[in-house]
Amino acid sequence: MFVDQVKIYLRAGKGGNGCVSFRREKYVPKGGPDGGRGGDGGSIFFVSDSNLTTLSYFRFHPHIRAGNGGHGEGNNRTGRKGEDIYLKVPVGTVIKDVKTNEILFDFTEPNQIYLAAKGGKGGRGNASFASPTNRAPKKAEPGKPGEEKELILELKLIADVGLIGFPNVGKSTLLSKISSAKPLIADYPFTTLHPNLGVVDVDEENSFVIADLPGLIENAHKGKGLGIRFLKHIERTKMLAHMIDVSPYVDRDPVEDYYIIMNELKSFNPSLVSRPQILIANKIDLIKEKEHKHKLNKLREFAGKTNIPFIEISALREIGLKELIREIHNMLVFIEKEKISREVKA
Ligand SMILES: Nc1nc2c(ncn2[C@@H]2O[C@H](COP(=O)(O)OP(=O)(O)OP(=O)(O)O)[C@@H](O)[C@H]2O)c(=O)[nH]1
Ligand SMILES: [Mg+2]
Repeated sequence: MFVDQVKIYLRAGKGGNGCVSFRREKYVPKGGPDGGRGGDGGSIFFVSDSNLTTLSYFRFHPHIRAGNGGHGEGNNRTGRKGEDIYLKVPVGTVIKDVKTNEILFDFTEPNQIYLAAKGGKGGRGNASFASPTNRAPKKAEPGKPGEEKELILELKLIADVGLIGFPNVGKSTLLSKISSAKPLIADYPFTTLHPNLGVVDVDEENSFVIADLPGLIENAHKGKGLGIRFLKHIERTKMLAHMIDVSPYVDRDPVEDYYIIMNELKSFNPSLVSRPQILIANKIDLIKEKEHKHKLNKLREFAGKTNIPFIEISALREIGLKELIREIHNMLVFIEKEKISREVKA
């Protein structure tokens, strides 16, 4: 199950109480204080793990508690420490405070650790209160409560390329042909219900990650179709791959398709519109007659005029896929270089 937003409750462990105790030994009439301190309560940490792609664990485990510290004991024995808890989250998870909506941590790489709820300190035992003027203190501290947190975990997948377009244009088919991902593919709209990630090998050294998104339709931003909620998963991509069906079996206009999708992106996040983009004309294997070429030609001409990189493929018959991968790779390299030179200038 793909889960990209959950609310969770954390309670770190309470510190153990300090102990009041006096030494009792044979032949020692008045032993000094020997009450140990309570153990600290366990804390709750998050750790990013590159093998995870969903927050579904938390859907079933929204309440998480760490262990309490043990109480101190006589003979200066400190209570045992409460058990810490390490919760694994996928890379791309953002941790927010429920009340303020403030971002507390953003996991952008694997193996990052964030302390979300700190365990309470154990209380001091009476041994530590002894002083020259009070050699037999009867006082000890109680353990402190652990922190309690109410948090939102939000997952924004981290991919280099976001694959977008109308339903049924062949996005998942492309993903299945160029990566080892196995998305559901079928000849009806809205087959894909959540984003799928795939790693695409360019050559022995280079690869990129592509996210195949559920199809968009006009007025998706008003809740039509599957809506635009999942567009958050392409907010962090470096570029978009915009797929358009140019086969004769779809009676939509390819350039209108382009603008409809761009409008939906814009209503979700205006900055998505200016993200570098490659236009992919798919299903060219279905173009058999000359008059069927009309859509393809129109789209190619449009791309030329607007200066959008353009490529024609058949995802199903695997035509033009090598060129597409190369082109995307080149664009990513270019984007990365631009970014570096901007950073150097700044
Ligand atoms: N002839 C032909 N059919 C294709 C091509 N690419 C995809 N298809 C078919 O188009 C249909 C839809 O393919 P999908 O890959 O599921 O489309 P999608 O864009 O992921 O669709 P949604 O997940 O609903 O948005 C399937 O029946 C595919 O076999 C192609 O290049 N040529
Ligand atoms: Mg799909």
